[in-house]
Amino acid sequence: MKTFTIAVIAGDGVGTEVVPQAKRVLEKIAKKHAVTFSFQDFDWGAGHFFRWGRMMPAGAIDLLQPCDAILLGAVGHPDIPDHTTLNGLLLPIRRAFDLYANVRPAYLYPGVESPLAKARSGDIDFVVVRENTEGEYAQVGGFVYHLQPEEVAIQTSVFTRRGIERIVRFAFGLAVKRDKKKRVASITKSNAQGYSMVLWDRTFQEVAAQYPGIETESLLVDAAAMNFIRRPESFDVVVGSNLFCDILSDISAIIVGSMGLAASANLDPLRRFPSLFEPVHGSAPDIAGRGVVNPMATILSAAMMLDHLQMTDAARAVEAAVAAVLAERKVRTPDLGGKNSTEEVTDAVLEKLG
Ligand code: GGG
Repeated sequence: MKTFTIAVIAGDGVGTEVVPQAKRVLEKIAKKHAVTFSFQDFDWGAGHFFRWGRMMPAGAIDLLQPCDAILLGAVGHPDIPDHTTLNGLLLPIRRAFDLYANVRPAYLYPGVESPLAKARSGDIDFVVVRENTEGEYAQVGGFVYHLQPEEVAIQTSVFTRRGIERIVRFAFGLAVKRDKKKRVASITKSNAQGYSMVLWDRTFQEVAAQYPGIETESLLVDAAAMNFIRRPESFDVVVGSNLFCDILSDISAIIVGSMGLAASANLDPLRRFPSLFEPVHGSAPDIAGRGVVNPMATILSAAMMLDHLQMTDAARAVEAAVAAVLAERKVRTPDLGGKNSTEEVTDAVLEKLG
């Protein structure tokens, strides 16, 4: 029997509530699909920071590296600055393992209402592909005259031809694989950012020329934000920089009904390192500890993990179970207008898994 070692970082806030639910689903999958998951739990995050002054230990990357995949809940705590939590845990893992493709599907499930009046189930079905290791999140910069009245902050974006080319190529590969609308939209702001984004546009055109069967469009990020609302059905694969697609994927999550349904994968497409799977939502301190967070984003992220581990049937089974619960409109957490708890929603998914 195949065994996969899964590093589990539940993290902060609702992360500690959703991750155990995804583990329950994976345990059920293990029983049905002749596989074993060996979970290695790491109690990193805000609690670790309060005890040791850092979000994860110095040797964290070495501990994660031998694992087959990483399942993460959320990072962020009201008593720690957000740049400390994010730069202390999630971003260093993405960079250390060169997880350059952040994949965020947006699908309007039957039984879920979009805040867009005209959208019907299935109308919205696209994937945001976010460059995940450089761009605006490269952490290059510093302060001059730190904490003085004349303080200066410099933060430099880093765009490399290699970095752009590989994420754009990944996006085209995904459009071919999805076999849907066969369309890739590239997002920049090259009218205002005349160097980095111009390099992006040029590289996009060069890669696009190698995929004559795929339709393309290039949009400025402001127009893309508008068109996600105005014509979401026209998108198939959307590719853009770290910051732009971080923001756009919150829009894509909310137009398909809830952040509580938004799954994501941080992939090393070359499979040199463990890829990381996490819900798009953060630690949500406003609802943490109440047992009402929607576990589906994390469960669907676990399905993306199964896909990456080449357990395709198991991945499809989890997605179908989630879809069936949503279609019934009976068991749902408050973000979807229901009154059920996190655990009850997972119970319903497990029941559908049979
Ligand atoms: N689910 C992971 C999490 O806590 N995300 C919050 C966040 O701020 N993420 C920023 C990012 O994805 O770059």
